[in-house]
Amino acid sequence: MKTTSLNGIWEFCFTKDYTETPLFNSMITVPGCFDVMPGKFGKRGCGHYRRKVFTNGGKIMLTFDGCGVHAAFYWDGVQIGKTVLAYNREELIFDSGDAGEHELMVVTDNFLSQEPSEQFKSFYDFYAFGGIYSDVYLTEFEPEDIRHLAVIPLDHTTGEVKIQVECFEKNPETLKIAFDNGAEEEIPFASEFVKKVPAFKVWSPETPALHTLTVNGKSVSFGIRTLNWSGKRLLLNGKEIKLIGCNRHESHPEFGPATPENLILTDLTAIKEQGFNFVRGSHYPQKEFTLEICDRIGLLVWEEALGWGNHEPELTDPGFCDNEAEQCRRMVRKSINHPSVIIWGFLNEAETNKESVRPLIKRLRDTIREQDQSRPVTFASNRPAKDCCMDLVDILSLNIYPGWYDQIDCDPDGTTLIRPEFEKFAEQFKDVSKPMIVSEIGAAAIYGDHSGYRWSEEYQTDLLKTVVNAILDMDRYSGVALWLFCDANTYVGTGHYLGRPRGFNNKGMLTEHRKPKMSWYKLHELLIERGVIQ
Ligand code: ADA
Repeated sequence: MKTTSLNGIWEFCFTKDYTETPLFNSMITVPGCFDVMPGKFGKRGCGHYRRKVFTNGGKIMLTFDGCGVHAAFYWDGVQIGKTVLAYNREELIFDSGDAGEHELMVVTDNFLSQEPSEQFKSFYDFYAFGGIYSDVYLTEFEPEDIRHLAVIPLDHTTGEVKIQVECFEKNPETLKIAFDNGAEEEIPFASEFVKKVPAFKVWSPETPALHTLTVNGKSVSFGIRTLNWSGKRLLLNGKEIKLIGCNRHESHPEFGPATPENLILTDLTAIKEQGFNFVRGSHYPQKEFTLEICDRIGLLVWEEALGWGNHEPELTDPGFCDNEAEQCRRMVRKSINHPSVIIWGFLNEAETNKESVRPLIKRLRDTIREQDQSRPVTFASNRPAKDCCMDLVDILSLNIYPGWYDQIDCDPDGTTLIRPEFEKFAEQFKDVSKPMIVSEIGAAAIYGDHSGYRWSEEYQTDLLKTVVNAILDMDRYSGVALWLFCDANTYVGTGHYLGRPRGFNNKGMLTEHRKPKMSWYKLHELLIERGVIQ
């Protein structure tokens, strides 16, 4: 089996719709979004990407790790696939024809439609960029080659792991297995079996030790750690853990979600060095590179399928439900080996106060559990007081904005509203034997506003400090993901309650160009004071 990256320079053309004939008169990099380029900035239309690919002939697999909003794929002018699932892995297996040079073309658009089945809606509070924004690669394989290897840790005290093997077309007679490039063991083929990792080390945020499994030449990296959520506590390797961290969008004004690796690395390292142990990858599946870094630096991740504020007509639409279930299935398959991923999520702030939505929540939970029972499943609810679906998932996750959106007119200092709100939910859920997390909370701050009023750096600082203090003090809460790591592109006129000055969600602790606001420094000091950072 041979895997070749197809990242790099591709021929490019932008058309305003599908009727215009593409003239490939410019270039673009892959990964690369077209609507961040001057001239095409903010435009809706189609990006045509084209390049030559050399193969040895016969069946191949092309992997696209994220394009959107929609995409169609062509090989030598013939359509070989299409996708409506932005931020997802697309695997296309087909006969590439004779050995030699071929043409690969991708047509991807950033049109937003109001069709209920559509996954990316215009009302989402984050910008829908267009383009190929993640890696593309070619895999040339033999029928008996291994297509997918999953390693699920079972016991962090013995080093036992469950291994699942899937081949491309035909199962070989035997499997040659080695851990960490050590001695090879040959066993009869099995699609699932249990092994003990020799001389294993336990993965944790403090000691992010990784192992490698090689089966018939295919290698994957994994970590040995266990999670438990059977009571009100979240346990990592048998010890209670409090998650203190933030939400992060894979976004940058100059790159959209085609964030360069160096930026991803510096973002995640900054989060870790801030003293946070947790990041929620809002609101879509995460890049392979992002998770690889989280594995290596020991940052815990909540990964979720794409969704935002979806309403009953979508949540009961068969097409939307099928798309969302497929997203969940692909997300788990893609990320199963990453020890950093500790929570699976879906459908941020959906209308989960409607009984009619329960079948979908149950379906998504079951889709995830069918593939992985080793991690808890959740969704972030912005209506916890009247939510009727939270009993279906493993963690109670609350998106709440006291001091920003809620009750603010009655109280000049909104930060006094934080603790009473936390106490209210602690009381409401006191008999529910599930961990509880604040999955979003925050306040906007315009960089440089030092008025002390709302929208100032001071107000944001006070609010976030109050939140972190309360979470650390209150036993009922297993953690918090502050909203938001850095300011992120959205739309000015989405009708959001308090607006989005500059076309950004301004609740970042850093600006969109990663300049820290006051809250970033003050929270770091607080985490030192509170002994979170040793
Ligand atoms: C919600 C939503 C976020 C963002 C936030 C806000 O909680 O989940 O994506 O829109 O509100 O800034 O209001």
